[in-house]
Amino acid sequence: MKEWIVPPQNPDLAQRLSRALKVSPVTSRILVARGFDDPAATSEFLEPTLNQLVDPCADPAVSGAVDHIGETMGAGKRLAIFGDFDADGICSTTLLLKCLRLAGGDVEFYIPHRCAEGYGLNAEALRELASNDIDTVITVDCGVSAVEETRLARELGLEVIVTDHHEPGEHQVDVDFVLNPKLPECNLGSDKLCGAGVAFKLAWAIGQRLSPGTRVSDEFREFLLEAMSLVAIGTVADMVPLVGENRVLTKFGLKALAHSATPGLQALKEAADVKDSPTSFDIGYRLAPRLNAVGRIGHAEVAVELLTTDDKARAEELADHLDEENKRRRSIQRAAVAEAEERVEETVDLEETRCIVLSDEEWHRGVVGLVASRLAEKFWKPAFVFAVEDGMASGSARSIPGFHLFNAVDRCGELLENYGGHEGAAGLTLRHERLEEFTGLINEIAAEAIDESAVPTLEVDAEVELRELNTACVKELQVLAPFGEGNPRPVLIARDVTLAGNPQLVGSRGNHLTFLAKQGKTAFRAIAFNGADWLQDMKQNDGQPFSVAFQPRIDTYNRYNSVELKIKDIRWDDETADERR
Ligand SMILES: [Mn+2]
Repeated sequence: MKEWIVPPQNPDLAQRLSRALKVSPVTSRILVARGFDDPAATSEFLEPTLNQLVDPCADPAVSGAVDHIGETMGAGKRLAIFGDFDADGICSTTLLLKCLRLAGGDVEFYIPHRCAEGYGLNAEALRELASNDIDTVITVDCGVSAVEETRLARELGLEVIVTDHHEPGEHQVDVDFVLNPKLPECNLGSDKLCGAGVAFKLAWAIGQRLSPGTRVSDEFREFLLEAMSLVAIGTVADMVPLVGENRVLTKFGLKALAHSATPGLQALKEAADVKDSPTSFDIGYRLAPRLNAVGRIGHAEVAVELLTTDDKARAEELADHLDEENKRRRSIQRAAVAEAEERVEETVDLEETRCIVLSDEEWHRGVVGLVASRLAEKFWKPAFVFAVEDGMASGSARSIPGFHLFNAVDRCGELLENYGGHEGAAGLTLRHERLEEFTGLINEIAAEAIDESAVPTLEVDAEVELRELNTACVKELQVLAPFGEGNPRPVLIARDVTLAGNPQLVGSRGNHLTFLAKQGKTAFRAIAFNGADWLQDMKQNDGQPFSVAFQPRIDTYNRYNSVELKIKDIRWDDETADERR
């Protein structure tokens, strides 16, 4: 059972917004719950336009970088894009590669191997680029903390332009051009952009500079609109909040993705069974995992080849390869998750332990983050999972709300060889023999921060009466899409609900529960995925009214559109409901 976090309601404001924006009372209550109070700002959110994007060209660092790129290309010198092996890094690399090629540049790309090289710039790669006659290296989705590596690059005679979106470390990189919206002096746009979003801003400025008039040429404009599909993938995959510029880029990017003429995107959609109008869900659960898979257990450069090839047959071949690699990644992950869960249940004292720390020599470094994420969710504790090789433990950690992972890991800095991350996730490397000491220390730190009674929480948007929901109202909620990080699919609650008829177990393993939820004269079919355990509770509570937290959706089964409740949680002890009864 989860603790429901219900925001304070403001009926007057909701009514005003509902009238001003001509949206249903349910939609306006959700908007109010999400902090909207001004009709103009709310309507900007509801109707994203390209005009809402910040023009990057006024930023001196951007124009300086564009000047330098123009001069380098004009002199016939070579450029290299240095990217990252995750979906955002792959899309950033692809975007800038295509942009510079369109602009007539002699450009190649480099993505490090996750297991052999690790994240970000490295000395060996830079030496290779320098010996390959590269003049300028442009980083995407990395580089802002690479103080030593950028110094080496300059010693090697390489010019470096850093484009990144990660938090800058304590020490600044000493290069002429740093494009990172997290830096206070940077004005290229929202500080929540992902790596591909930052690359897009640079591409925009390049397009503007290379176009004859004050406006971007038609050819470049077309390129930029198509490139938004890559930004949408990077934005959703990197889990940056889908608000502000990210919302605009994702919304237009999804449209571009639907009609993309890029052979690689077409083939990838086909392989991932993504239909005509892709959603952020399609990116998060179908496209991005396939791009990520090659970076996890193979080499991400094939994904860039997929997204840049003009050859349809080659694109299909590569998309199939990504699909196969994703299946392989899934089975590696499934085995590691099962083993890790078993080890937690058998060896970890869950009463005493605040942070789960596990390590294994057999686990694949490419999936430890995914395993940590499953453990954190299942046991509701921060989880650290390490793959051990040659005496070094390389790990990934995932947190729960209320525990700032990066700050905690930072306090263990003396024990670590390497670390980085943010509030919810971190990566770290240490000598294997120090793991025990680390486990003790991180648990001490967590004990200060995490209440032992910490329970999973469920963020609710608003309470509704079931009779307020009809197909028109539920369809209207789509104006809030694309959903994802920072803009989740709305969760509503209804109280004093009873069962109409008998609940049933469905699904091939009987692990889902369906029932008819009735409130007053309204009844809707409800489905609780993996909710078989609630059947027991229903029997025990023997007809007592309950409260449900759910996401409303349209069931198109049998061509009859009807409202269906996708159940997130059920409780019989809802205090507010008791008061009202
Ligand atoms: Mn990124």
